[in-house]
Amino acid sequence: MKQRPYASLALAAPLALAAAVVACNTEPPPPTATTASATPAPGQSQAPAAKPPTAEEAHGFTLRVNDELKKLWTASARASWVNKTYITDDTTALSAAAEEANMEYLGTAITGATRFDGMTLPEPVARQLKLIKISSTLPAPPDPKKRAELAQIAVSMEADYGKGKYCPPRLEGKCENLDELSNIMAKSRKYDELLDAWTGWHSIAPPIRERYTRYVELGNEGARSIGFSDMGALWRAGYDMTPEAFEADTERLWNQVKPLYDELHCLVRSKLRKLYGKDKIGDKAPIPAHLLGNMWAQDWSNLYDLVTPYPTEASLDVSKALVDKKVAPIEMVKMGERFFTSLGLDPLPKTFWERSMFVRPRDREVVCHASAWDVTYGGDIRIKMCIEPKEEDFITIHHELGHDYYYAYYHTLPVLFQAGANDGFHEGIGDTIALSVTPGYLKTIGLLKDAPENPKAETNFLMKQALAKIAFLPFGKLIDQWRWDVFAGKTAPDKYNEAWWVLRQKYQGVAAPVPRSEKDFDPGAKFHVPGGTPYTRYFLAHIYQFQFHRALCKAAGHTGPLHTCSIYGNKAAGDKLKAMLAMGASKPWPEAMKAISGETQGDASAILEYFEPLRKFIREESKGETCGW
Ligand code: X8Z
Ligand code: ZN
Repeated sequence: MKQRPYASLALAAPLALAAAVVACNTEPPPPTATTASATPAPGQSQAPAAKPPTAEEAHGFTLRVNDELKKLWTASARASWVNKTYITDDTTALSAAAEEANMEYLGTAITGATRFDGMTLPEPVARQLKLIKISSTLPAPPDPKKRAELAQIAVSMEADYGKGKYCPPRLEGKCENLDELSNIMAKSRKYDELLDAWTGWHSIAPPIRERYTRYVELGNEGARSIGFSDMGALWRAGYDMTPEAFEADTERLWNQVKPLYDELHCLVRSKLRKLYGKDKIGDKAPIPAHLLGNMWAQDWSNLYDLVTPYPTEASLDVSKALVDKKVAPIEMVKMGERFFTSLGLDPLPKTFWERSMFVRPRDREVVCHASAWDVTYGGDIRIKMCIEPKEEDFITIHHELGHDYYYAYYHTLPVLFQAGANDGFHEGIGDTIALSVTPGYLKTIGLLKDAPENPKAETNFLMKQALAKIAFLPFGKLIDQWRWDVFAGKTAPDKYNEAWWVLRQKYQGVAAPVPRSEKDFDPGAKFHVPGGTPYTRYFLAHIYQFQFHRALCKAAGHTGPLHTCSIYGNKAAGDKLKAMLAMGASKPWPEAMKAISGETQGDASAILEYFEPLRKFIREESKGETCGW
């Protein structure tokens, strides 16, 4: 199973271990017919080797695995695309069968790759062999029955999430899907109405709980069969460092940004307390999780009107402009594309416009959670979204196009290299572009009337950005904190929900608005849990995107404060971006980081620099408040 599409079923994760593609294709020479037949195909049984394997055989093996994986992954991506854009029992079964075939092949390929263990090989070959071995985020148990069961569970959990609905008694038989409930979360300021939407959506998850428990058991069995202690260790192995070093590194980044989050939390809580009353939000109390404008309290942008620093300044309401101007979903995507082409990147192919799904179909069930695809690993790029005329979706379009442009610039590489430098890079590209969607740019494209450049207007903009970017950070960290503990057995199935809320309180300072029990499965109400998509990638992306932005702004010759930069129309920035995209996963990620930014590690100094001007305002505003929880 394969890592794509981004933010969809992620059952395998190509990692940043690839080699120079040119070197791979030219050195050592391709295997001759004799050499090739001397190396059993990954799917064939292996006779005891009479002689130790050669470097040529290792190279031939990687060529074949790339070739066969491309066919299998294409077949499963086609089945998955049809399933997610038309969920039925049949398409779910077809998709599960294709995933099962991937799992089986990969299991055999991983075993096949061990034949070359300990050999001194050209770097590109060695990297690809390593990549094969750690490429699955959902490794199959060796037992074929269990493999089939796991594939079925994985596909059906995501399908059920996609179909999730809440049918409140007040609607007398009519039901609300996630889009509708999310709009309530965004717009309502009525405590009980929000509570109803929140508990309603969370009621879709308990039926997934039992399957999730089994998914953990079977996935762990698979992980152990390829030498990892559990699935979490496998997920953490994809960053060109040991899993332990990776864990420490994300902790380092979190500690860099936590003080800024705490300051924002303090200010927002004080405003919410004014609105909802002291009886609902006590002095040192965590914030009830349903009051932050988003189902998961992961993005607080919808609270902007509540915390606008200077309400008399020019409006930043892009959603209103999209509605007033009746901008159609496809036109919103074209606006997104125009940003990328302004940098000198290619237009999206004709097939993108023909094959993408831009709106929720009226007559069938789909997985609406936004995702980006290259179905053939050869440039058949698409997005799948349920676009509404609102700012959040406008930004998400840039996010998804970032994935597609990554695909487009590396699709000529062997499939094992067709991945981000690490998965955080993949998630960070479109967001980097979206950081250039400044008020000034929005004025240029006619979505804002006015974009004055003065400290008050800029403070407003920074507040809006902080509600999206800073509020996200603890959420980005905690989801996998929960899963790593679940996978490692530190959190037993009968403690799933309790452990979830311990982490939500610890990191986000939010609490469940009503008592929860182990009958609930609140992690399952977040797409990436039933979808099996690792989540630390988004935490990383939220740090990297500011590093990328700072670097591209420098390339573009920007000199003012970081938050005022837009690289729109700048070819020098585009060239830098293209060069990194084209590397795919062919080099360890620090090299890709170096190519774009000159830096060699994740570093929160860029995000801190970006928001520095806002901190003074937040501290002033929170004077006299008791912060923390
Ligand atoms: O899942 C996504 C993207 C697709 S990769 C829409 N995101 C995370 C989420 O929605 O939870 C982007 C931000 C975080
Ligand atoms: Zn994404």
